[in-house]
Amino acid sequence: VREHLAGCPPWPEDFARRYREAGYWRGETFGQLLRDRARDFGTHVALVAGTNRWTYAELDARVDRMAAGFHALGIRARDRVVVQLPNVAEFYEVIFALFRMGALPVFALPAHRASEIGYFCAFTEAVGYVIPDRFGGFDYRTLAEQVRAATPTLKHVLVLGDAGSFTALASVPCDPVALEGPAPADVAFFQLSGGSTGVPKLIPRTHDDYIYSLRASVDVCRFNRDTVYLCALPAAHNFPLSSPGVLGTFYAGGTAVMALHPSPDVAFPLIERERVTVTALVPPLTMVWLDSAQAKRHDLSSLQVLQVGGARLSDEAAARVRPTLGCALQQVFGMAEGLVNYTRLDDPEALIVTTQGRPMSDADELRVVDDDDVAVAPGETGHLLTRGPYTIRGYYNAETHNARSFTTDGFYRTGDLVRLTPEGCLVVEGRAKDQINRGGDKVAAEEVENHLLAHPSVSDAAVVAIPDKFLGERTCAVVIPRGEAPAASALNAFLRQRGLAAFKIPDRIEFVASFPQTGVGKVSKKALRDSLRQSLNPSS
Ligand code: J2J
Repeated sequence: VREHLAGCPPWPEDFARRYREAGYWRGETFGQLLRDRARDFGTHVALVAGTNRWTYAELDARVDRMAAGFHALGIRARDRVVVQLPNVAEFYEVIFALFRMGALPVFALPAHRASEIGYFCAFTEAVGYVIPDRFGGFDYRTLAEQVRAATPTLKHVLVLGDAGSFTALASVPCDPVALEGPAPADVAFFQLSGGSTGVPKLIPRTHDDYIYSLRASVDVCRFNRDTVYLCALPAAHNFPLSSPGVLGTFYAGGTAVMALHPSPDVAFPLIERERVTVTALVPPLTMVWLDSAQAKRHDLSSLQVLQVGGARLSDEAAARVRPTLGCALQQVFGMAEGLVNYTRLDDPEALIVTTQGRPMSDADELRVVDDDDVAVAPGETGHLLTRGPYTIRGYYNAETHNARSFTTDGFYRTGDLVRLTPEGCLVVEGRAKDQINRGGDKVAAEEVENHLLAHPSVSDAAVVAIPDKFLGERTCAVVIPRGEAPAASALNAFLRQRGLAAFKIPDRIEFVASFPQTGVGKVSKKALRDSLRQSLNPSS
């Protein structure tokens, strides 16, 4: 029996046994999964990205060569490698190579900067960091310089494109060698939590649990060999990775098409050319697509399903999808920690446009409870707790936080406020966690507050959501200045200079003399949000 990876809370043995015996966990690994697909339909195109068109056999062979190259560099099983790539074919070549050798990708987003990347590298003691040379007008090599100087464990910076003083990713692959793969119960990678605390939390997902979530997703979403999935959201995000996403497409033997940018001018020509059948978006992008599709400049007739999730889609926007795009809508309410809910393709339209679906697995356990963890009456709104065969039992190396985020019997506290409809569908009514959901991008209030507090002219700071027509929510930093209030632009420049991802930079900064308090003397964010709503929009 292999030692469990330290710092990753496992499922209790009785649960693990039950999940295996019931056939949820089938003892598969990602490395073997790709091998099996290459054997069964090697000549079928797995991946289309830019000028690359890789068949399953080609992807499999590339992965073997990349894994051998990583091994030759000295990367070993369980070593952590931070992967920060845009929507390119190499993203999958790299992560499957790491999967195959049992090394652990840490999924970063292209938007992350020195503050986040430095933290991921240090916290996971990463030995490798994989980046593009430039993307979206940003030079990732300068970021890598900074991170390498601050992270003693970091031995390899691998660059897609012009490597500068680092190692070119293209120089890594070499002749395949026999590698001992991981066990199905092993952690396969770290996904990122949207988070509500000062530093982002890392989510350990195992081969067993994640592959089960792919199989169940593929089943619910009816992916098969004819599926052509467009990956328009950032590839590393859990939604386009696994719900069913690109990995689900591979599971089903379909074709994944990568869009470097989710805008209609990039995505629509790809849909037309590749005859894309399904894709996934967050609500603000859905609105943009709906508006662009009305111009009918591209043939989108191949599109059968548009999945929307990551943030609450308004019922009004939901109702526009079928008439405007001529395809079905599927709402997806998921989380990188596990639980994913889908509306079903054959659900009545009324359910599809007004609910966020139901769990993908009959083994998902849900509780909707009040502040004291007591079940609310059926149909009432409460906190959503969940447990199941693909929902983690704890974050990586986060004992204190885990005690708060999980019940003693292992339910994850999602921080979401939901109600259950009589049909058993979930409606997301709000959020109890201290997080802003900026159109699907999650901003942990405390993380931004901590950065603001580092400024000499900031005495105290509270970051809250303000309503926004387009994004659903935007961030507002409410600041008590120390002495004279600094310019808002100076504070934002300060945050950028500290290396905070752009989507976490406050959309608005308000200066106040004091914060409203709760009964126990804490800042009342609810009162803050209410008073901001009043002052920003006095008519409401
Ligand atoms: C309201 N809130 C939603 C929805 C997520 C599939 C889809 C999404 C994610 C994801 C994911 C929502 N309506 N339809 O991982 O596999 C909010 C909730 C949730 C949090 C999780 C997937 N869909 N949310 O968004 O880890 O607050 O995952 O707890 O980024 O997003 O965020 P994240």
